[in-house]
Amino acid sequence: MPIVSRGFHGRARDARHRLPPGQYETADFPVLSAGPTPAVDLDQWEFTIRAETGARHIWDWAKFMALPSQTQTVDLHCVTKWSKFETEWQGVSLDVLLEDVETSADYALVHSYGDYTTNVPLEDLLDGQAWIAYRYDGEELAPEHGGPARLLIPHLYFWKSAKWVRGIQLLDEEERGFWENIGYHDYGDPWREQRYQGD
Ligand SMILES: Nc1nc2c(c(=O)[nH]1)N[C@H]1C(S)=C(S)[C@@H](COP(=O)(O)O)O[C@H]1N2
Ligand SMILES: [Mo]
Repeated sequence: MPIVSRGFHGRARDARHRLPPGQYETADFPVLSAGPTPAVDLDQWEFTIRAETGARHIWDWAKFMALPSQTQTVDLHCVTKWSKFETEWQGVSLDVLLEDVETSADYALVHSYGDYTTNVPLEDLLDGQAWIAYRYDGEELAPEHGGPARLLIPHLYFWKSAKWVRGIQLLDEEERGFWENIGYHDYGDPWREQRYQGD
């Protein structure tokens, strides 16, 4: 079997397996923001993890930049049905940020500059599944895409990847975020097509 033919069939098969139900692939990188892009000054930027005990862990930009980072290539799936394959991000794993945080919480509410929130189970932030990303495609993350830094949690619909992230609140009971409060799914697994509450 010639290599060209094998390559072609391989790509086609791969694309089908990588596209969750109801999604289409796009090469664009659409901007989806519920409000205006907040101006976030790096001198003022802070990222805070607040445990359910009230204990706070705070990183300023310099401390955050000093943490070990990883570069990941991941597929993105937006609930408005576009998927984008093989996007490259650099960021700090939540495993690193949560390492010294003592918690027995099960849930997280992610907060952004500009007041967006979104909820995720804490376990979905662990084990190499989520990053605070600050570079995209080899460049500083553009403000409209969440710069200076955003959550990246590619195994869930992209609304969970909070742009302009400023902190994570750990909770014993789940609290809904911005989209979840107006009918979007609490979990948002694209492979199970969990778009809306009840899906
Ligand atoms: N702070 C904040 N984060 C957000 C949003 C938002 O409106 N505000 N929109 C979400 C939605 S619905 C999607 S699809 C992605 C879009 O990210 P992008 O604009 O970089 O494509 O960001 C998510 N994170
Ligand atoms: Mo979205």
